Amino acid sequence: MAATELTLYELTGANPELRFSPFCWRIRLALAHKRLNANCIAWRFSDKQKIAFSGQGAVPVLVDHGQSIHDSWRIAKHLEENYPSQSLFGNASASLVQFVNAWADRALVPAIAQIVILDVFNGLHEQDKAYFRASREKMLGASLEAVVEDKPTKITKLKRVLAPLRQALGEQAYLGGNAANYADYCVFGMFMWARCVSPSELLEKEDPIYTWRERLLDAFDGMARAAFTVSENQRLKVTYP
Ligand SMILES: N[C@@H](CCC(=O)N[C@@H](CS)C(=O)NCC(=O)O)C(=O)O
Repeated sequence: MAATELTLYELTGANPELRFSPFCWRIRLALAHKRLNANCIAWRFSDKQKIAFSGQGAVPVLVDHGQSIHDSWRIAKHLEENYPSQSLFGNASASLVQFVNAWADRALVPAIAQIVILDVFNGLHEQDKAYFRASREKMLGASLEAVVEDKPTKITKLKRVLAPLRQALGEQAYLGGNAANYADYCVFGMFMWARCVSPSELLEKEDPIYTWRERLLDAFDGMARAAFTVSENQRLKVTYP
């Protein structure tokens, strides 16, 4: 990995090893793709002042030689422009990858939240819990407990939302074709979010998305597979019809 002056602020839970933000995962993978090293700083929802320099209150925030960049899509573009080797977009246009980025945000975040949002809450540090519950319950219009009721039905709904991804991955190894690109990382980040905090298995073994997810778990010397999860043992036991 190249020596760089990069710092990444990443969301963490009660255990500082728990790095579960889907948006931060995209950037972790983008950095690994470009063989860049970053100094990763654990950040909690209640640490707003720690990233106040970025002019907003969400992570990921990347600081590159003193320049701060926030929002995962803007960070990806910054990395692509400033570290052009090992292109993040491969043969795809940036706008097509941006579409996948937006699809993951708009379609997958709500569908997966319906399954894992209470697990996210349970993984948080006590000092973050009241803020998280209040802000997410306002956003979702229901209590976290009510949102995750009837998980098997929610998993079936997610399966339907994933249909276009399943079709694409039924025909090629990655959204990027023969090799992963940032479109893959945008979507895979969502599965890392669930994997890190939740015992719920979102995919069936026969699903081409499962096989794709396995490949990405193994990428970069198994970086994602080695990530800390709160419920490794539980996850293996929980299955849904
Ligand atoms: N569109 C942003 C979303 C970033 C985002 O929502 N990050 C969450 C963590 S997963 C956050 O920091 N939220 C702050 C809050 O809710 O106060 C991106 O792609 O980076």
